[in-house]
Amino acid sequence: MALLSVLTPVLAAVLCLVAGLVLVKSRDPKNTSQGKSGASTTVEHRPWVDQDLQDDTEGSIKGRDDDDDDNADIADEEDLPQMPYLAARYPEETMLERSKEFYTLLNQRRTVRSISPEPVPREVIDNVIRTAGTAPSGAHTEPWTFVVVSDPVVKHQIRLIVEEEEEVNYRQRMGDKWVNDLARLKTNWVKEYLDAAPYLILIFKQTHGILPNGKKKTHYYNEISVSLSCGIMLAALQNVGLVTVTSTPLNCGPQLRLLLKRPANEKLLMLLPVGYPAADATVPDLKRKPLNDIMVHV
Ligand code: IYR
Repeated sequence: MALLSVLTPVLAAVLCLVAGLVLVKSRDPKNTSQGKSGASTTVEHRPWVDQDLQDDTEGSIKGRDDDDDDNADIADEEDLPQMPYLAARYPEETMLERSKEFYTLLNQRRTVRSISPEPVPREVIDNVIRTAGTAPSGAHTEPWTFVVVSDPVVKHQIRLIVEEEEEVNYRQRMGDKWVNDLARLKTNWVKEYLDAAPYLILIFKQTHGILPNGKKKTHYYNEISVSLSCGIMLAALQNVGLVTVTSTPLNCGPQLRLLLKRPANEKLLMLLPVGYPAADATVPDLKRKPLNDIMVHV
């Protein structure tokens, strides 16, 4: 009896510890498929999710831990006057013509993995980046940083980082199913284009900005905003006859961020090697889904 009364507090402490551990584990986002929304479901293996991109930007909008008085941070910054919108208005025939021409141009866009080392005018790249920077963004926060690398030494350092990490991705992280799904595209972890392409454009999403008063500025929908700018960039590259590979080097973000001396609020979303296609470049003979398979008209 005496022993029991001595053991009871110990037992209670052990039970509390176990219960606490179970609770913490069940709240760990890595153990749920929708960790951030709080709706914990069964454990799901998602190797294609880049850990560095798993930030709490979108999830933390309601329960922000910042000071309360910065919740109108953009409105405080500047007062925006309205101005007339000057739209181009085309006759319907011209619209039809332009819609066909633009479709034809973008339908010719392909991921090209053999890129020529031939130099590309720097000003063209500047304009491509300017164009990408016209993308819409949440609350016009423009949450993107485009790092343009042409220095061969830095390009090679990037290649070493990406190839080392991608080898682990292909051999371990991605798993047999993913590797099999890619087999017909003949991709692997050897990325010659990272040395060959005259430019590498690394697109970072800024999970937040910094206000003039040093406080955090919320970047709403930053991943969607930056993804939109990537799409516009692909169109801009196609428009000038340049090619790229829409690469998303899984788990290379932190090392590349360090190499390029980017701050911690910038997460690598995409790495685009850019140049002319190599003379002997080939692409897989892919077919696109017909309109009826991608459009539902209600
Ligand atoms: N990121 C890897 C693997 C890869 C993944 C997909 I999904 C592709 O469409 C192509 C490649 C690589 O770049 O090799």
